[in-house]
Amino acid sequence: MTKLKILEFPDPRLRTKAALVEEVDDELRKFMSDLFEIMYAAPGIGLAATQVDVHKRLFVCDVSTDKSAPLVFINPEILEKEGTTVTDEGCLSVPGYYEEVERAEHVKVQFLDRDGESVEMQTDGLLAVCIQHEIDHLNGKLFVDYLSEAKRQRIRKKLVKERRQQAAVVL
Ligand code: GNR
Ligand code: NI
Repeated sequence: MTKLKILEFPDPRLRTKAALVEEVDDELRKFMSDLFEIMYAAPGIGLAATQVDVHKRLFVCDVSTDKSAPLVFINPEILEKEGTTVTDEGCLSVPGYYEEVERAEHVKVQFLDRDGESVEMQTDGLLAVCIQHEIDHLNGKLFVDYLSEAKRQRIRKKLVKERRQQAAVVL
């Protein structure tokens, strides 16, 4: 079991720009398995290190419905984007809110895999959307940043209020 917790908007730590991973070692692989554990338990289709307050450029994802397609992306970089697609997005760091976001439909991405090998991958569909959402996290960006200021403030106020009420229950 991991004791890592998911940070929630508007926590300023979610705005940190993550640093490049220098070495893919056993400690990092242990951290990746913690990320999978948290992501599957949530449940979610992706989780960036930034969301658990670890500011390294890596994320995990699995867009299958039966945990059959786990992928890790270390030092990911988008090489090419094509087309546009609109998806109803959610985020484990913005619990309970779903809004339409426009992103590239096809994405060519380069990254290191769990063995530190460089990989290039052509993606589309939900995986391409998820990759763009997670790379945004590594740059301190959230899907609510694509919404209007008014919508973002409304979500922020509701989340802050909810958290205050939760804190009151614990006391
Ligand atoms: O679980 C998640 N679902 C999702 C749906 C549409 C677009 C992006 C996502 S990612 C999200 C998990 C998460 O917050 N990853 O950072
Ligand atoms: Ni997210």
